[in-house]
Amino acid sequence: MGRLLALTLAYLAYLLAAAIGSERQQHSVQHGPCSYTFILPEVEHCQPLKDFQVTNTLQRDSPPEAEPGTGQSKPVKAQKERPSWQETKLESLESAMENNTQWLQKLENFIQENVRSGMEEMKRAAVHTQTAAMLEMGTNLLSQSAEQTRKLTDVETQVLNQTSRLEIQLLEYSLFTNRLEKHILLQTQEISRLSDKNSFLEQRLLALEARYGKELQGLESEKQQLQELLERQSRLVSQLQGELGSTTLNSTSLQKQQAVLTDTVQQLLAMVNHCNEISNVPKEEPLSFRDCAEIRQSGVTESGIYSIRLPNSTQTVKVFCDMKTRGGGWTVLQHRTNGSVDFHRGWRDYKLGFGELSGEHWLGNDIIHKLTSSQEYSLHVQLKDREGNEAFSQYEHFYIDGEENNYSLHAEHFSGTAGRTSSLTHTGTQFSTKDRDNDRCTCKCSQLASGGWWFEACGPSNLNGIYYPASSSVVRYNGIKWYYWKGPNLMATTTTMMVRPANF
Ligand SMILES: *[C@@H]1O[C@H](CO)[C@@H](O)[C@H](O)[C@H]1NC(C)=O
Ligand SMILES: *[C@@H]1O[C@H](CO)[C@@H](O)[C@H](O)[C@H]1NC(C)=O
Ligand SMILES: *[C@@H]1O[C@H](CO)[C@@H](O)[C@H](O)[C@H]1NC(C)=O
Ligand SMILES: *[C@@H]1O[C@H](CO)[C@@H](O)[C@H](O)[C@H]1NC(C)=O
Ligand SMILES: *[C@@H]1O[C@H](CO)[C@@H](O)[C@H](O)[C@H]1NC(C)=O
Ligand SMILES: *[C@@H]1O[C@H](CO)[C@@H](O)[C@H](O)[C@H]1NC(C)=O
Ligand SMILES: [Ca+2]
Repeated sequence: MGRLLALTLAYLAYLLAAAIGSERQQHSVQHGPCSYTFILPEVEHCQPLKDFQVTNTLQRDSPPEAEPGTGQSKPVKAQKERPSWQETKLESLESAMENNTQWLQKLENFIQENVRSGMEEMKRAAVHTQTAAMLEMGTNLLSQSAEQTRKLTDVETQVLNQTSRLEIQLLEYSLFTNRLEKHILLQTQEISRLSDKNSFLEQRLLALEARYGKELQGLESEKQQLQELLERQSRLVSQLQGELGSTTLNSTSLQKQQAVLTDTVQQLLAMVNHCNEISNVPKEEPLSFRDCAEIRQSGVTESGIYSIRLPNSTQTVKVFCDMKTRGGGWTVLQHRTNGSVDFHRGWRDYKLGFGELSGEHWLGNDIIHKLTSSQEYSLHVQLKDREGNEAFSQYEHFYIDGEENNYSLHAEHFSGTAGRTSSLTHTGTQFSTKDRDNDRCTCKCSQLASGGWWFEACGPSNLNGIYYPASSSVVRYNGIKWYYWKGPNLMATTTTMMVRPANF
């Protein structure tokens, strides 16, 4: 406000100065922070009044006769020349001055009031209009800002949403990338491992290639050698072929020999066929035959090995058939001729049979039992000493029990030339071997006499004893024995036990 007042005062002073003239003298008064400049009115070409009531008499500081325009130096001269007039004048001047200052103060107050009220009015008006405008603007701005803030919040939420979404995506991506990195790490490790392996394999491959190359070279050289050999051999073959051609063309004698040979071969083939026919016929047919008697009855007259089917079973066994002795048809159970087979055997061997059917053998207690118990059989014991003397013992009824009865002997209706009395023990005697003592002796007859037989205690016969090839003066008790024919010793004897149905 003080500044505004100073400005107003300065403006008024300026207006006054403009009205009065530029040549007027200026006076500046300092009042507090303000400085006031006054341009005082001057009396121009006029006589000074007595009372000096005119304000501009204040400016009349020099006598009227004094020349105007030299203002400041002249009052000093007047004071020195006329002190009383000067004193009065000074007093009036002072009062005028006071009056002026008062007036000035009033003026100032007035101006100040005016200015203040004007300013306030101005202010009020301005403020009113401005506040209205401002209010409108403010409301506008407020509405706008509200909208803006709304938009901003929307945008913010969107941005937040987007950023959160982006952050989530980023997180996912980072996780994904982590996983990928791990995966890639693993894969790179694997790749490195594989590359290591690969390099190792390559090295091995190279080594193998080198080796194979060497081997290939060796093989190629071998191949070349072989080819050379082949060529040489083919040459030789061609030579030989030529020679052969010449010789075949030439050899008429050889052709004749060949013809002879083919003839003989054909003859031999025919003979072989004949033989096959001979052997085949009896071999095929006996399959349905129960024993050698049926084979003999079918017309076979040749002694030999044939197959029979045991009664009440599908079991077929091979047997030696004697087709000569006393009408033939004999199924051989036992045969000794040269001691080639050991007969000092255990129970199981005698049960199942042993030896060679064409030579020395024991047919087997099970077979003998099955055969002789199926129908009534006769036993024929054929003996021949080393001088060739033959004899026989025959039993019209013969069979043996099964293993459950230790193959007990049943032989009756004795006849024959090998002794007037039967050398076989009586009915019911069990079979004994070196490992199964079923005899009636406190001893073990099988071990004393050797072989397996129907020992009693130990009995007058044992055709399965030890085969002694020649006679001697020493008495043997463990040799082949048919007591009632030739005593305890039978040396180099041929024995055959064989059966045939009693009604043959
Ligand atoms: C001062 O001025 C007033 C009028 O404004 C006047 O009445 C009065 O006589 C003057 N006083 C002097 C001493 O001149
Ligand atoms: C982000 O905006 C979508 C629609 O644009 C909305 O389905 C989702 O719920 C919002 N998510 C958040 C966290 O605001
Ligand atoms: C065939 O044999 C006769 C003698 O029998 C002989 O003179 C002739 O040179 C032979 N031919 C060949 C091609 O060897
Ligand atoms: C015993 O006789 C059989 C049949 O006759 C014969 O195969 C075998 O070679 C003979 N063995 C000895 C040692 O004489
Ligand atoms: C054979 O079988 C018949 C009936 O199937 C029977 O009666 C007979 O005793 C049997 N013979 C033998 C030796 O088993
Ligand atoms: C057969 O012989 C054995 C001993 O070898 C004996 O234990 C058994 O009782 C005999 N069987 C019969 C029926 O006597
Ligand atoms: Ca005994």
